[in-house]
Amino acid sequence: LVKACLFDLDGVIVDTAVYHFQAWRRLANELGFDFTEHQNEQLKGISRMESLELILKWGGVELSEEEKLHWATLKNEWYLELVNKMTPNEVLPGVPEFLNVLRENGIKVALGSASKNSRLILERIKMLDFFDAIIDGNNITKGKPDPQVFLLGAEATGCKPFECAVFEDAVAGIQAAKAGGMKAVGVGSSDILTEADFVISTFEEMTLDRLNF
Ligand code: B16
Ligand code: MG
Repeated sequence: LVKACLFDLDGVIVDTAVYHFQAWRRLANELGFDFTEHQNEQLKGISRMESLELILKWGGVELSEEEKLHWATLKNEWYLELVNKMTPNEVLPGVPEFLNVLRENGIKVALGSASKNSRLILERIKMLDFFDAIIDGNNITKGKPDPQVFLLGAEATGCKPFECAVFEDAVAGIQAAKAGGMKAVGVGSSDILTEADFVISTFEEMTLDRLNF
């Protein structure tokens, strides 16, 4: 039986990808090129510095390590200006309801996100209290598809990997869950998340029964 559920943040609990997009686009524009929504898709679940590397490659811009840090910091400042305006209305449909069902049934809830800003975001959307443990970009050395973030999440809840179910919107996140020996539920499109055990389009479709297949 599933004893813990591990949730990705961006694209699962809330859609911060729209704010990442605005901030990355501003960075690209200031460096003299454009950045599309299609490219933004490819950055989902990818760390800040890895995202920057990809964007610079797409724009054909080479920077020193020092300059990269400078731009990454700027991007994060622009991103945080947007995050600071977030409200609880932005929580994705069905999420609080499903997390309440888990809590009522004694199932642990943890966050497994690549973001270093996860606590601030959860605070803004008033979801901090739903989580027994938070593992994010500040705790990990290896990004998804490496399973580290979810293995640490399992450990923090006192559960074995096979007792955990991961909810993810990114291909790399589904791969991380599978590499860690966990159940993987895709949130989004089954055409994209083909490696998931099953896919939901929103949490309004999710029930406790579906966890234990
Ligand atoms: P930050 P997740 C990821 O969040 C985002 O999907 C990804 O686009 C972002 O670059 C990454 O967090 C790092 O975020 O710059 O806030 O540290 O999907 O793993 O919750
Ligand atoms: Mg995500």
